[in-house]
Amino acid sequence: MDRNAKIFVAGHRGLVGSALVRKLELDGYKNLLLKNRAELDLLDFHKVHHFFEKEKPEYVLLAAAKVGGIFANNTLGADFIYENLTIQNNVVKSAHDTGVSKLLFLGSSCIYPRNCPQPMKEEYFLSGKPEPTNTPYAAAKIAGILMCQAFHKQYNDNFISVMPTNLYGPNDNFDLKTSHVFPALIRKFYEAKLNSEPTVTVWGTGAPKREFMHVDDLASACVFLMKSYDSPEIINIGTGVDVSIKDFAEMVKETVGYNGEIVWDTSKPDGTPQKLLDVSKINALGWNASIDLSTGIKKTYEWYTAKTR
Ligand code: GFB
Repeated sequence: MDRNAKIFVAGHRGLVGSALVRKLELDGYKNLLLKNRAELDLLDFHKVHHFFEKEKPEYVLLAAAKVGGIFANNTLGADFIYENLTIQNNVVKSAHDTGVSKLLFLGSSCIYPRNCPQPMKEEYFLSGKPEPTNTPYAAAKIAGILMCQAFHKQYNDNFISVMPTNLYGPNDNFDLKTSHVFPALIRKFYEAKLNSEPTVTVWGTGAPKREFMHVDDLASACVFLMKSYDSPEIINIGTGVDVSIKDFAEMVKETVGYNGEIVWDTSKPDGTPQKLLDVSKINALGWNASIDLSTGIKKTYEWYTAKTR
């Protein structure tokens, strides 16, 4: 990618999009196209198409999506499938119609079957049913991948799809109802410490395992793949290391310096028992994650407390 190339980062205010902008700016990319929701409604095909026709971006990073944790996914399935299908349909079709050189579509590790062998290799895609708590979201992401592959096959469009693991970092959603577990626990332990609460409630049994990756690692992988990967086959992006929710909760508790007890609310769903990506494909291309979990927890805790102070 030429440093002066026009790059549209869709969803630049979110966790992923803002990390992509930080990384691209750090690497000297000067011509970024950024539109907030008021300036460009990605749910409106005519507006999106007109924007592409007028601006003619050369590269597109499609990070705009409706995302959320297990509770949001389990209760707002209609919004998750409708908004994600619509945004990706609008952006991918407009990118095709206006001759975008390369597009990167952000998928998710939840596209893999609930009972997938671990670690999950790219070849296990479409080998079984996804986890019920997030099937509508997974279905939209699966459709996005298939759409990029179909445009590649029929029109030779260079549309690639990457599958990140569970992400965290600056600009995450810290709302306790709709967030993922990472920001939720940072906030819960921090507020419990401030208010000297005797207990913190954590959802589920603590047994599920998750692979957490700092979003700055994801951004570095995406820019790396924009320069070096031109295949329609999906590619995983992760750390290759997972942790149980129980051990993760203990790590956050220790980082925050909270002295009370953890209470497990087993009325809440556990979701997928394990979600660990096989990252040998991207590692073999020469990219590895660099931020370990304890460093990432510290960094995110510092970011959150600075923001809320
Ligand atoms: O991060 P999370 O919401 O999503 O939950 P998933 C991960 C695990 O943490 C589950 C437990 O077993 C939760 O029950 N957990 C414990 C909590 N305490 C909490 C809490 O306070 N808040 C939350 N949110 N969880 C999502 C999918 O699944 O992962 C999406 O729904 C997407 O589609 C995303 O794929 C990456 O990892 O279970």
